[in-house]
Parts: sequence; structure tokens; C-alpha cells
Amino acid sequence: MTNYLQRLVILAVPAALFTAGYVKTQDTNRIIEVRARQFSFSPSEITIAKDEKITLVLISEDVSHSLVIPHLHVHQSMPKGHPVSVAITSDQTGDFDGMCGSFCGSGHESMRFVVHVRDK
Ligand SMILES: [Cu+2]
Repeated sequence: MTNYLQRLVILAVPAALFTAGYVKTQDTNRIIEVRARQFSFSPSEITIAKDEKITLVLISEDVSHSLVIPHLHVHQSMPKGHPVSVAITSDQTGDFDGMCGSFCGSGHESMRFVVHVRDK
């Protein structure tokens, strides 16, 4: 019985953590982690397929930043120490510029991000 309980805990704890996790993946196919620090995003560009559902997991490594991609209607704050996620998709192909939308220091303007959307 003790063994059974141990196994139950071993299985249940990760499941509970995932369910209650701070990153919500919602109905998406691919997760891409993007880290921000003064004064760049890493990666600074990503390539996705048209109509592909993507979850960006955004992590700020130093101060608060934000990711703004006007064409994809993304305007997501990236508070220091709190990973956040945002779903993106595009029904058009092209190269769509993004940037940091929160002034974060003297190199803020150089924080650029590009989403390349290609045909499948
Ligand atoms: Cu910034």
C-alpha cells in the first residue's frame, strides 16, 4: 500500500504542477522560448508556417521588457522573473517586425525581433 501511495504521488505531483503551471499552452502545436535581456531577444528571429499555432514563452532575464509585433497583434509585457506566454498565428506570409515595447535602457531601440511566416 505504501508503495502504491508513493507511486501515486510520483505520478500526481508532476501532473498537478503541469496543470497549475504558469505557462498555459492552450490548443497550440509548437512552443518557442524567447529570452530577453538588455538589449536583445534570443532568438532574435523565428520562422513559422502560415496558419501554424505557436506559443511563445517569453522570459525576461534582467529587467522588465515587452514584446510588440504589431502585424500579429502581439503586445505582451515581460515582467522580470515571471515567464509569460502568448499565442501567435498568421494567415499571411511575410516578414513581420517586432520590438521591445518597454523602455529598458540606453540600448532599448536595438531590441528587434522578426517573425518570418512561410508557406507550409
Ligand atoms: Cu527592452
